[in-house]
Amino acid sequence: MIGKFIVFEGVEGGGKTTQIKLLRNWLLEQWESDKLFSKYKDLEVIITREPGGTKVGKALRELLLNADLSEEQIQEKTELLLYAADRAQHIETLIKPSLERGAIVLCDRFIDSTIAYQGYGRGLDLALIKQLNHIATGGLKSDLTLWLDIDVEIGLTRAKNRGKIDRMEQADIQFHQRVKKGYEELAENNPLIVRIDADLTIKKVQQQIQEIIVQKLYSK
Ligand code: T5A
Repeated sequence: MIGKFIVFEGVEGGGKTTQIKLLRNWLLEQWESDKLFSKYKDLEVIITREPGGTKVGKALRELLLNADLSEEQIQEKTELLLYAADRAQHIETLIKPSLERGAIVLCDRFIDSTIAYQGYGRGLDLALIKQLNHIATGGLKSDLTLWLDIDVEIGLTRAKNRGKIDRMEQADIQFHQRVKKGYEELAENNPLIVRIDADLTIKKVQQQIQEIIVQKLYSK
């Protein structure tokens, strides 16, 4: 299969949304100008995200990120199951069909977000989360996960400067530090997760991403 599933992960405000758009433009530009990977010319490049990549997912996203709902109003296990429901719908109706058509899917967050946020952040059982991830994905994994690693406080400041903060961003700093720790441990144990230094300028972060894409996915 020529199409690839590329996931972007990391704590709040790491620049995933910004970098995904830049990567898509760069890939299309490479093909148009025949500079790189000309044999992949005309591949579809899709941008999607979790939560919220589908119509059902958009409704779940509104609920999950609603800053007016307190922690008691969405219990931790409820939160976990809502993220899993979003993912199951996303996989079946968007990700799998796109990959089967040979598209490149650039996805803002996937299973590692649940491990980092609900596992390390909320402290829910990791084995249970992995099982649930498996149910939601049917075992589908990314071809590459780019972990945009940023200092938690810098990322939260960026997110706050952008405007109103959401329900997850409202959690205390210790929660976000635990999430970061989660990503560190995930990356230590999984060679498919590549760390990107996201504390740098937008341009420098994008350069790192392009180099990894060439090295890992389209070098042959
Ligand atoms: N979640 C999600 C779970 O808890 N469990 C799960 O299973 C899943 C799937 C999703 C929330 O849900 C949680 C995690 C999240 O809390 P979201 O809105 O998708 O919510 O949140 P994020 O994914 O964190 O998205 P953000 O929009 O907050 O951050 P991004 O996309 O990483 O960052 P971006 O590109 O929007 O940039 C943020 C700001 O920084 C600037 C941008 O211009 C923007 O203003 N910026 C930079 N500034 C300086 N230097 C750079 N290098 C910059 N890069 C970007």
